[in-house]
Amino acid sequence: MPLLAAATALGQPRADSQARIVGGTPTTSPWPAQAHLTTPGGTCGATLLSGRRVLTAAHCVTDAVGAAYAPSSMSVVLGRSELTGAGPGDTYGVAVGGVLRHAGFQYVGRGITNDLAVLRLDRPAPFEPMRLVAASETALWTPGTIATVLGWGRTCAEACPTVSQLHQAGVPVVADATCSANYAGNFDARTMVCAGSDETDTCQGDSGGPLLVPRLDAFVLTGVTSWGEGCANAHYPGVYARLGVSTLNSWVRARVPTVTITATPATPNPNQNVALSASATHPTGLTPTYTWDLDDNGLFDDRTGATATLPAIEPGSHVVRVQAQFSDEDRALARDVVTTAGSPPPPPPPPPPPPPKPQPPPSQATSGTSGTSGTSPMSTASAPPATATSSAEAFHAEGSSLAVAPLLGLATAPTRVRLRNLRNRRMSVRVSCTAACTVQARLLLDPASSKRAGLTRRTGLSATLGRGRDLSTRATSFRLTILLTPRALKGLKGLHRAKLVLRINANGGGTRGTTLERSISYLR
Ligand code: 4AZ
Repeated sequence: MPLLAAATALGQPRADSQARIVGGTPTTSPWPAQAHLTTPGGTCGATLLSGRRVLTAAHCVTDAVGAAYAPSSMSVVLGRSELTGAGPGDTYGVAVGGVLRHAGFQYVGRGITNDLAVLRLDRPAPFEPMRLVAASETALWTPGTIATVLGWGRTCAEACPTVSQLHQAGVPVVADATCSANYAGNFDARTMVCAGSDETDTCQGDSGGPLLVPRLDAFVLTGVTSWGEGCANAHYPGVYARLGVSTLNSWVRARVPTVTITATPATPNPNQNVALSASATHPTGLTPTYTWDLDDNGLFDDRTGATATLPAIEPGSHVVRVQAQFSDEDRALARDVVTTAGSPPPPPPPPPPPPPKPQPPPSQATSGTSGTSGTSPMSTASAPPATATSSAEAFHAEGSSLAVAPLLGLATAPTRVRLRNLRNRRMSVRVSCTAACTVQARLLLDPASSKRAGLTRRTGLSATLGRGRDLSTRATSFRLTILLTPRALKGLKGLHRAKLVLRINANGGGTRGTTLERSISYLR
């Protein structure tokens, strides 16, 4: 999320500065409803739902003590997929009193419930708003449906280059039962829905943006990017505010002007007349004027009034639009496709391109404070068995990639940790072996801090804070959990800041082992 109020692995706000969808591709077609939100805490996505209102995540507009940011401190960019060069013409302010957060928005465990906020812009935007899913349209987002996500967020869970071009990806909707089981008590299907895979996902910086599903030849908004444990982790899909549920759906509808079209008959015979009627709502009950686009040329110049007729409809599909214009300069837009009996439905919108092929692991060490071969300094005898940890236990932090040949292809580890990240005494890193391997990790505390924390008696020695060990019978990437000792945690509590060293060694395939070290800064 926003650089500040991001939902992290722990579902807590946190600082972040880079952003992109994981496994996505830069957009090549326009997404007119996609908005970029800047707050004092960072950046988020948002979706234009009417001429003057965008929907985002409540956590995006919430500061560290739970208060909403002042409208004057936020800005919204619309009509740009490339942010570089966005100017005043692309930038909208938030109107005075224009921040509406869901009253039930809350951090619960590691999750966020009712993570929705509507922002009213300081002037109308000339772009086609996105259609909100109807509460009755559950079939549109059944598990397995490939939804589309958009954002300027991180492009991988760990260190990634910053890019300013909007990205998109296809993410499979995940069954509630699966998400519930994996997120162990932090997922609530009454306000959340999961989507994502180990290939594609939303990530930090994408919060507030859309989860879109195809309906006929267009997309509808079915979720708002909210939180997740890491990014593109098969076990922990992205979690979205569930707009298809009636409570959240009606919350949005009560705060955004809407309009719907009813066509009678819904499936006309060729040459039949089709009666169209529009019905609009407005948060303060304003009455609209209706204008129609019946020839699909994008201009609302074909009819005025709440009803219209498509005379003697030709065989096939016909796009009709209505605009409901209100005196507060807001407008709602509806679009429908009327298809005559016996004709196929319109083709669905193109799905996002598949994720790019993963890069082969580099063959040389490219980072890490040192990469020494052939040493295996860790005692396996005292290492606790590494068990697969649930998200409730593991700390999956942002960090950078480490590469060492030949066995430890890649490891990701946090670059910074805070005491609160370690309260459950676990730190999780990701290692990738290029063959079957045994991996052992040791977390060390710098010698001066070790002495100060009373963890070593002699000067110049690094105390071991914890160990982890795991193995893989094939080339794969897996999570390694380092379990800290209670004594180590107590020692860390007494320190304000310190330097930690993560030392990982991989052995296997009859080759000499590879060791790499990574320094991590600790801040209480
Ligand atoms: C975030 O912090 C965030 N992988 C967004 C999406 C996900 C995780 C975190 C889902 O904005």
